[in-house]
Amino acid sequence: MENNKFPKGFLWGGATAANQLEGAYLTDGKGLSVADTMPGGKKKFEVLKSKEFVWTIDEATYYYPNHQGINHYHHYKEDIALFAEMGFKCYRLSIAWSRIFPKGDEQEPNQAGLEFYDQLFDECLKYNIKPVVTISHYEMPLHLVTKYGGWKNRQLVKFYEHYARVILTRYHKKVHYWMTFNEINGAFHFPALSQGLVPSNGSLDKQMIFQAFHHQFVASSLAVKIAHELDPNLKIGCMILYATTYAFDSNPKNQLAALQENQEMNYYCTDVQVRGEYPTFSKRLWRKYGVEQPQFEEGDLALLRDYPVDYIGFSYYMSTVVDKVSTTATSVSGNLLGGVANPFLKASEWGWQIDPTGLRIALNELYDRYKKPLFIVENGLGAFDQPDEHYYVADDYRIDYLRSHIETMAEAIEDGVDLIGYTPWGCIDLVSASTGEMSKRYGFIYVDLDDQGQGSFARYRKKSFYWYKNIITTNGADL
Ligand code: BGP
Repeated sequence: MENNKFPKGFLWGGATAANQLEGAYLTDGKGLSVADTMPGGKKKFEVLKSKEFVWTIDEATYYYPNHQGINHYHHYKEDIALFAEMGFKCYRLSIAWSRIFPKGDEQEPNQAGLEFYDQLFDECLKYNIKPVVTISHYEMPLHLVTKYGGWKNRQLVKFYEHYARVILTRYHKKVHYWMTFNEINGAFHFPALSQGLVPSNGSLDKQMIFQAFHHQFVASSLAVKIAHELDPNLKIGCMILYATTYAFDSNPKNQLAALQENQEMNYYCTDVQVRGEYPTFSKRLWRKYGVEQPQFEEGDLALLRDYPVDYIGFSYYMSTVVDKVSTTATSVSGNLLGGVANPFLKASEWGWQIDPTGLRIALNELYDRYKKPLFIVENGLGAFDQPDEHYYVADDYRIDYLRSHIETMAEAIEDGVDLIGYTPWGCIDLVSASTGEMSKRYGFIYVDLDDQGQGSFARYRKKSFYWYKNIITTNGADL
């Protein structure tokens, strides 16, 4: 029953990140990463923003989640076999920088780390699953934070360039699709996680965030340059956190505020990485935050111009509503991005407002603006799953969420959008980025592990596993 809405060769798959599932945090020469030393728990983000937060590993037990993940490091064959059983065409994963360069500033890479990813990619290729690799996903060697202060330091550009050169050179025959930084614009909300910036006195100097962005943009262009010099056919993309942004009402002031929020969150980084130049609204944005133009070195702007990305990868979980002037709006609790409640939408148990139509809008907006292929590399519903006595989870709520989003993807393709793939987030249960816990689950595969790190680590197929397998088999026709 082929409806031909999804193009032949559409990349159905799933997505994960090294720091949230591999575990084995000091195995085979891996160094400590920022993710290994982050607090866990529901208040994770509050802790990260507080002035008491210091980057230390003293309380090893407190940080268990990322240390053991779901022990994918030792279960990867079993996990990839399950992905293959669902029929994955691709698998988005990240390389742990701290496995390749334990401290980040070495010349010589860690051979055991390189070999691990060789085996992982070979395992994917055995099943004709194309690896899609994020070079840096909320994970960097801790030493680059403690010694250099994270991405605000220009030296990070050369460390990243060296790391990117090593992995691109080693794996470019096995990996065709790459992305330079996960959710690069996420730093507007969580700079500790993505830029390795440590708050002082409970706040971060905004100048540092914008300087760090600039260094990441330069690093991203260098990675594009390296990739295309190795093989002009390689596809290397950016990756942004996209939230469709609405004004609360037709008050022009709210409309303007929504436009500006959209520019800031969705387009500041993307314009630089895709169009190869800073957008005209940059000056307004810097003024808003009371910061100067970031320092550019000679040659930076030419590099950005000459090496834009090939495609746009993005995560989409929710939309957000901006209100500057109304008195009737209620602020939404839990929504990662803040904003006010949308009376037309329901929210997940974590306050993320569920909006499949917003995905069609996102796809249209991004494609109209950039005319580059789009790749939805994260989407999904975090939920508390309740397995029965056989560890079976009847996750109809997850199926409903995914189905409604796939429907609007098909509509966007009919609108003319060039969408190349879809990798729902956390295709196997893993540690949540925002809570550091296991109980916020996204997977098609249940992993027996709780928030205290207790469990058998056994894997079980959920109801959504069989549903998604059928989606892939019918190329999205049988929803
Ligand atoms: C994105 C991150 C992922 C992932 C996902 C779900 O922002 O790129 O790493 O974790 O969100 O978020 P959470 O785990 O907080 O529910």
